[in-house]
Amino acid sequence: MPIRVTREGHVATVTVDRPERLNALDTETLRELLARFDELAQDPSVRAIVLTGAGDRAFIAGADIAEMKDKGPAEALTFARLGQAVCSAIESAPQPVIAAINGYALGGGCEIALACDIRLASEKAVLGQPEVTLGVPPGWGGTQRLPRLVGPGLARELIFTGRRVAAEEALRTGLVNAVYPPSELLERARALAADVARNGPVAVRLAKEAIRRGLDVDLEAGLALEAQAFALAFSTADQREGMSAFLEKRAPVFRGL
Ligand code: DAK
Repeated sequence: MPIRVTREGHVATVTVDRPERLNALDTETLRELLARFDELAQDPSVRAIVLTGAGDRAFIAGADIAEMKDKGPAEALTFARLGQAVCSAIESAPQPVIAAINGYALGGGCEIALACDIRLASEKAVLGQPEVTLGVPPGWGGTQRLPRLVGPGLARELIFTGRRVAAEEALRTGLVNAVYPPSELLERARALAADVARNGPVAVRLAKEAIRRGLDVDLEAGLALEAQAFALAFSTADQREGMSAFLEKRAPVFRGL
């Protein structure tokens, strides 16, 4: 199976496991990834997800070029939609998804990382959108999510040139949140996921949804979304537990209810 899922407490780790192809995504791997994220989305015991690549060279080196090469336009459209569906499943997963970028994150690999909520990178990480060097534009959301993350100027430069970005530049430009030595990356990503998982899971889900939806609407509409999310939290036992625990000077026990 090209996708492995492991669990530790409330944190799931999803690993793309095709190291001989630098974890490049072919149709089978994309379908598996979509199926695993659909399952995780339905599992309330999972409160945060780490996504990474097997081996020590790549997060995901992109869509599988060997599979793509001979596609006609109709097949290319199906392939683009499958990749976009994976990115959307990650982006709209109720739980925060943390990318642990342990090496190359190129093309579709960078686009998968962009769909995650938080990106952590190893010092060896290399990110980029080299699609135009292969004669195609980005097809899994790169033209949309990269400008939203790093701004349109840098996004245009990276997409038009296909230039690769090393970890230090990725950190400086906001493409990743933090950079760690390769041996620490996964542990740091899981620790961050565990920090998220300690909080009220319904509140985290509502916050993720409000941020995601709010990014595409004007401020007034975004604030209305936020107010709805805030009000909805007052229908949960976790809201009473969180506030009671504070007043009673004890740690809260959140049940996701
Ligand atoms: N696909 C298939 N195989 C790949 C691959 C990829 N993306 N990346 C690496 N591999 C394979 C290599 O072919 C090689 O296989 P063997 O020769 O051993 O059989 C093996 O993995 C090890 O790679 P290298 O030997 O090349 O390793 P190096 O250290 O020399 O170089 C590298 C590592 C990551 C710099 C290099 O492999 C590389 O440049 N890889 C390609 C990176 C890339 O260009 N990624 C973007 C792919 S394009 C669309 C739909 C989808 C997309 C676009 C449009 N529409 C329908 C609109 C998406 C596009 C992409 O993601």
